[in-house]
Amino acid sequence: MKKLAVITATLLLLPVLLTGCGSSVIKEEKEEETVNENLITVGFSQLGAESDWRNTNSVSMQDALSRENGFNLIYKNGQQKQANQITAVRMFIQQAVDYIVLAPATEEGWDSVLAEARDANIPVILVDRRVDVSDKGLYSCWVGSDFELESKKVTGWLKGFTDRRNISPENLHIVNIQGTIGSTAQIGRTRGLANAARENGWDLMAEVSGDFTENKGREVMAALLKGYDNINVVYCENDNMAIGAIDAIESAGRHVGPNILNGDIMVVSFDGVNEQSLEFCKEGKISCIAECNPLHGPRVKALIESLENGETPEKFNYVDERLFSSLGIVRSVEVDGVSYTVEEP
Ligand code: GZL
Repeated sequence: MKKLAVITATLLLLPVLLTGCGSSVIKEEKEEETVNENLITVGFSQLGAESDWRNTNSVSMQDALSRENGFNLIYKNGQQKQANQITAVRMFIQQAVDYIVLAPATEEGWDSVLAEARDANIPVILVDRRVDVSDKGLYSCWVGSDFELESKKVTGWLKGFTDRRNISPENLHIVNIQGTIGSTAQIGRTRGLANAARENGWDLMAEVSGDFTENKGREVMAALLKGYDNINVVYCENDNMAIGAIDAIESAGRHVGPNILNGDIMVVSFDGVNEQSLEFCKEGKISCIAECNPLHGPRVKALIESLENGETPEKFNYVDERLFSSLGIVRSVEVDGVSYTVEEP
C-alpha cells in the first residue's frame, strides 16, 4: 500500500486518566501541522470513552500505531455517536489515509460510508464490535472477542454454582443490565443469557440497558430494585455498570455476594479491566467476571503489516480470554467441548 506524505492536523485530546491496567492515559495530541513522510497513515475512529475497557483499548491502539513503529495515527473519538464516526471516516477518506480502523458503536448503518472507503481504495479494519453490512467485502478484516462465548462462560459458571450449592433453577431471579443496545457485545451477551435461562429454567425477569456506563448502571439498578423485590442475580454486561449496580444495591440496604439463599444479591460481569471490579471479584462482591481483552493495538499493527506485504489476513481474528472468580466453588467451565479454567482475578 502506498505511503503518503500527509499533512495532518490533529485535535487536542483531553487526557483521560485510566484506572486499572497500570493507569495509562490517552496520549495528548498537540494542535500541529506536521508533514509526515514515509509513515503509514491510519485514521482510527474510536466509538467513545464510556468505560475503562474503551480507554484501555484506545491506549493500546495509540501505543501500537506510534511514530516509533512507523505510523502516523489520526485518532477521532466518536463520543458514542455513529454520526460522529461516519463524519470521521469521511474525513479520513478526504485525507487519503492509507488505512481506516473502525471501532463501530453499533452494527447497523455502515454500508454507505464503507462503500465510500472502498471506492477510495482505502482498506478498512474493524476492531472490537462488528458491522452488519450486505457485503463483507466492505472491510478487510476484524479483530475482537466472541461475546456469546463470554456469556456461555459466565452462565456455565452460574450453572455450576447452583448445582454445587443445590439451588433449584427456578430460584434464580435474574435481571440483565445490558450494554449499548445494538452493539455486538450487547447482542452476544444478551443472547447468551437468554438461551441459558431458557435451557436451565432460570427466571430472567428484566433486560434494561445501562449503556456500558457506571452512572447508568447505578440508575437502572436502583429502578429495578424498586420494581422487583426478589432479585438475587444481577448480570451486568460490563464492569463499569457492575460497579454502579453494586453501589445502588448497597445504598438500598442489601448485601452483595454469593449467598443468595441467605438474602444476598449476586453480581456477575464482563471485561476484567477496571481495578475496582477486579478488587470486588477478589472480595467475592463480584462472583464471576468473563475477561474481555481490550489490547487490540498489537493485533491491528500486525494486520496492517500483513496487508502492506500484500498478504490476505484471516477475515475474523479472535482474542483469547479468561474467566475469573475467587469463590473456589467452580474450578472450570466447559463450553462447546472446550474446558475453561476458572482463575483467581
Ligand atoms: C467489548 C466492548 C464493550 C466492553 C465495554 O468488546 O465493545 O464496550 O465490554 C465497552 O466495557 O464499553
